[in-house]
Amino acid sequence: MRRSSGLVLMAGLFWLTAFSRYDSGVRTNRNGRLVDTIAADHDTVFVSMVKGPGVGEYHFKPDSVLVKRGDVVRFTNESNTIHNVQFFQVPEGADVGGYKRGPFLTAKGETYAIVIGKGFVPGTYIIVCAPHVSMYMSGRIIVQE
Ligand SMILES: [Cu+2]
Repeated sequence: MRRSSGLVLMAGLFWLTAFSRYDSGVRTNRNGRLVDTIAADHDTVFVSMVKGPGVGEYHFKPDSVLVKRGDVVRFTNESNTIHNVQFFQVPEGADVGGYKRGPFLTAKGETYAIVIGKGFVPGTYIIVCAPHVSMYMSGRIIVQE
C-alpha cells in the first residue's frame, strides 16, 4: 500500500516536472477536452479575448496578428464569459482542418492555440468568436509569404 502510493506520488511529481519545465502545449479546457498539442519549438503570438471597450462588448486583443508558418497563435480567455475562435474567411487554397471551429473557452484563463501549419497558405484569415459575432468580435491572422 505504502509502496504503491509512493509510486503514484513519484509519477505525479514526474508529470508536474515534465509539464512545468517543458511547455508541451497540452491543454484541456474545463470540460476536459484537449484543446491543443504543441511542441515547444514554436514562436508564439498571444491574443487575449477581452471585455470592452463598451458595456457587453468583447474583442480580440490585438485584433490583427502577423505570423509565419510554424508559429503558434495562443488565445487566452481574459474575461468571465464564453469565447471561441472559428474561421469565417480564409484565403483560396487554405485548409485550416480541425481549427475551423475551435472549442468553447468557458472560464477566465483558459487557452486555445492554433499551430500555423502547412495548410495555412499565405494571406489573411478572418476569425470570429461565435458567441459574440453579433458584437463584431472578430480578428485577422495574417500569414506572411
Ligand atoms: Cu467572444
